[in-house]
Amino acid sequence: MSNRVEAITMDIVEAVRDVLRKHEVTFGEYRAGVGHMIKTQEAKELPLLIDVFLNSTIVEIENRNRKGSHAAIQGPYFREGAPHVEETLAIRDEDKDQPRMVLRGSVTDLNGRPVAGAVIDVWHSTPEGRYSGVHGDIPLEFYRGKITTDKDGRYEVRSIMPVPYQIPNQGPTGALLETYMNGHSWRPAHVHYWVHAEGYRDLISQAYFEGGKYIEDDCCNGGGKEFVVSEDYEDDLRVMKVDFKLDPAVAAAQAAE
Ligand code: MBD
Ligand code: FE
Repeated sequence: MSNRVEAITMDIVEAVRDVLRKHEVTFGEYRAGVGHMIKTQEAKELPLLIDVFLNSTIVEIENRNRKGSHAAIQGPYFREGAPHVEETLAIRDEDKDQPRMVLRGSVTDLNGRPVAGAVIDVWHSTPEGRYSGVHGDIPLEFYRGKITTDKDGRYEVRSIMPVPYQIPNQGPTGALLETYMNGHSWRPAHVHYWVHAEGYRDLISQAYFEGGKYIEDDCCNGGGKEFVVSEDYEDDLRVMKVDFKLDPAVAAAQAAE
């Protein structure tokens, strides 16, 4: 393991050195770059900065040898310890009039057989594009929860709909994207999922709302978007139907050989 850390670290350093040489980076530019990293750290945005640029590459690698549903970027705002929920995620009083959605679907194995008792962590932003337990002092229980599949591998939970999310553009990561790189700092409205089931590989994914802004132009380079869910309503509930197919865990696959 330590050889792997050494090999990867040395290769990263060599790759960065090549870039510095290619652009003949000056001492002043180098100091400015270090200063920006310090600002990023002080704003507690290091996880955000790194995920914006690199999480999608890790996902690409993961998906090369993964069967069933593909993984998507996790992003920096997953938090441990969300409550188990049944019918609905906790909704803040001030958001009671927001448009509602229901997340529902199934978890199956590669052959379509139901996986009962799978636990799915779901999380999404507030209508202002903030995450509980991260931004401001929104308590962790809002817009996060663990739901469990029933004996038929089905899950269902309600919440309000998230909106397109802008990386705080007063912060160093937003400034890097918008001011210095001439880009934008928006992600499409999305819901995060982390599916855990015994005997299967964890699956971290996201779902998007068909017709939503920034799906094709995601600042996080979200890559393949497997779950862009068509616009479908049940009364005034937007139905987000997402079916996950799980890849067997490596140990389980070996035992079956
Ligand atoms: C998010 O909400 C997110 O999901 C990612 C990947 C990056 C920044 C904010
Ligand atoms: Fe997110």
